[in-house]
Amino acid sequence: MDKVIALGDVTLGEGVDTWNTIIFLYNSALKEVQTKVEILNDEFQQVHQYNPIEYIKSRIKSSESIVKKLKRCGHDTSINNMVNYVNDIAGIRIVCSFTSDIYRLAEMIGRQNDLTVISVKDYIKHPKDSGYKSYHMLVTVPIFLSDRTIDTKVEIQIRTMAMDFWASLEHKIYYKFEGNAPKYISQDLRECSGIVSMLDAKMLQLNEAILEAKAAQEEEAGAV
Ligand code: 0O2
Repeated sequence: MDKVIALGDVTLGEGVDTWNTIIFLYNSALKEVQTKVEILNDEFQQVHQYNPIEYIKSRIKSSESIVKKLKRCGHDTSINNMVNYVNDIAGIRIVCSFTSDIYRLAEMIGRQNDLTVISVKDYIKHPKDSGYKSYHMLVTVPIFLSDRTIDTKVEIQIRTMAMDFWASLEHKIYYKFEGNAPKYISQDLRECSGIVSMLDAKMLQLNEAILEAKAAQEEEAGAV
C-alpha cells in the first residue's frame, strides 16, 4: 500500500487549485465518516431493533468562518494554517435521543480500525462556562486517492436533541452579540442548560421504565 500522509504534512500552495483540492479531501472525509456512522446505526437497528441516532448533519466550514477562526486564534490566514489549526473544517453532528446513546456511539466509532482518534472533549461531563454540552471527537480518516493516501481530519460532535436545541439557540445569540451578550441572557442560558440536563436525565429514566414495563408485560403474557 502507498504511504499514508497526513494532510498537515503535505506542502501546500496558496492558489485556487490547492483550495479546491483541500475542500475535495474534506468533502470525501465527511462522506466516509457519515457512511461509517450510518452503517453502525443500521447494524444497531438490526441487532437491537433500536436506532441510537435521530439525525445526522454534516457541513464544510465556510471560508468566512475559517478566516474568522484563524484570526480569533491569532494565526495568519493561509491554507497551511487552516489545515493545521482549524480542526473542524469538516464537521459531522450526530444527534441522539439519550445521553447513553452518545457514549455507546462514541465507543463504536472509536473501535473503527481505519479511524484514528486524535482527541476527545467531553463537554457533557465537563460543560463549558456557557453551559454548552456535547461530546467532541477529532478523528482522521484515510482518503485513498489514485496515487496516494491522505489522512484527513473530521470533527464529530455527538449530542442529544435537547443539547442540540440549546446549542443552536445559544449559537444564534452568541453571534448576534458577537460574544458580548448582556449578563442576564448568559445567566438565563446557563439556567436553560441545567434544564436541558434535567430533561435528558428524565427522558432516559422514562425510557428505561418503559423498557422494563414492556419486558414484564411480555413475560407475563408468555407465562399465561
Ligand atoms: P461554529 O460557527 O459553530 O463553527 P480546538 O482547536 O479544536 O481545540 P475549538 O475549535 O474551539 O478548539 O474546539 P471546540 O471547543 O471543540 O469547538 C468546536 C465547535 O464546537 C465550535 O466551532 C462550535 O460549533 C461548537 N462549540 C464549542 N463551544 C460552543 C458553545 O459554547 N456554544 C455553541 N453553541 N457551540 C459551541 P466554532 O468554529 O467555534 O463555531
